Amino acid sequence: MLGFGPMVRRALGAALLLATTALPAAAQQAPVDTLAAIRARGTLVCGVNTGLAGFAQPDSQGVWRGFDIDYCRSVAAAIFGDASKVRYVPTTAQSRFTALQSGEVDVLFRNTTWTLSRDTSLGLDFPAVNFYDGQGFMVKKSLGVTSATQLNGATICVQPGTTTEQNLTDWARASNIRFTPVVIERLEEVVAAYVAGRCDAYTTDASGLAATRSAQPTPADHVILPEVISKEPLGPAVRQGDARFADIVRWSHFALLVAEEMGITAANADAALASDARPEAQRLLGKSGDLGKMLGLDNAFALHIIKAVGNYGEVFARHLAPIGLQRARSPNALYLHGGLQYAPPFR
Ligand SMILES: N[C@@H](CCC(=O)N[C@@H](CS)C(=O)NCC(=O)O)C(=O)O
Repeated sequence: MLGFGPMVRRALGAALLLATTALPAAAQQAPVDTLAAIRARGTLVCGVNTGLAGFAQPDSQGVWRGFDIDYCRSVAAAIFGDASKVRYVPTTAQSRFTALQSGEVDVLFRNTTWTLSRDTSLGLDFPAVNFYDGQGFMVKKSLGVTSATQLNGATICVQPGTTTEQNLTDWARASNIRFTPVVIERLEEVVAAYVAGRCDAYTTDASGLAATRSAQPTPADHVILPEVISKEPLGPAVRQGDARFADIVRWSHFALLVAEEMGITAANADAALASDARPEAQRLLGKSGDLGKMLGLDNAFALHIIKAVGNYGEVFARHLAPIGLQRARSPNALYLHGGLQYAPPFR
């Protein structure tokens, strides 16, 4: 472990323990038919982060808003025809998987990276990738650092229970960089530590860096370094073994993508239902075919989603453009524009 401090060793040990022990006990309590449990309860319970600008954060009225929140609302719209039937449960990086395994939440929409070990040994499934990301570093501009290669000897703030922590180790080893980790679980505390100068750099997903930077009193005082050291395909997670619910989450995401592909928006969805003669638009909006029923839902499930939150492009523009995330020429562009966001056919 390359001379890592006891804090990092403890955190890595705890993550391993979680991975190997949490599943059996938790699996006993979790509902097997998630859709039936959600319907009986009358609300979707969505695991989100503790408050990250653009992704999931309560506004001044206490109303949760953000990209992840609109995904929770989409699934509620698909199930109930009512996007407001959601209860949000904030989770830390450390607590999120236990919350899902135990049945405390139905689904996680919380910048979670799809990895092989999470997909298998944690008893989870990853229905989709709704945001392609990668890990980066942020430093104060006053430090004068312009590249991650200059971080040798630096103190670096990182959250435990994350891929971030593991990638940092791999990257440092491969790049011959020695650093001192400062490992802090809660987001506001790790950010406060970085702002207070307890570490020279803060590392997390680039989207998280953009969110944190945008929330600072003077964002221009902070620089996101150009290096991206990992792949972080972020997306929803559900419990393994409930294929129908995983399908609902997956096809709710695809509905957002196909709506964008077809130019169907929150504002024109009703008009499209009445007038759009394209066969796939008719199937998407539930005017023809039985695609919703095949998922155990109403045939108008995608119409409900689009009317509530718009299409993928609208959701991205509403929440992520304001925190400075570029979509054009990024992997999150539609495949039509050279990106990776691609949905299978609605047929
Ligand atoms: N994508 C990584 C990192 C996820 C993560 O938890 N990132 C932090 C920094 S952006 C976060 O979301 N914090 C929000 C919180 O703890 O509420 C993973 O899945 O392990």
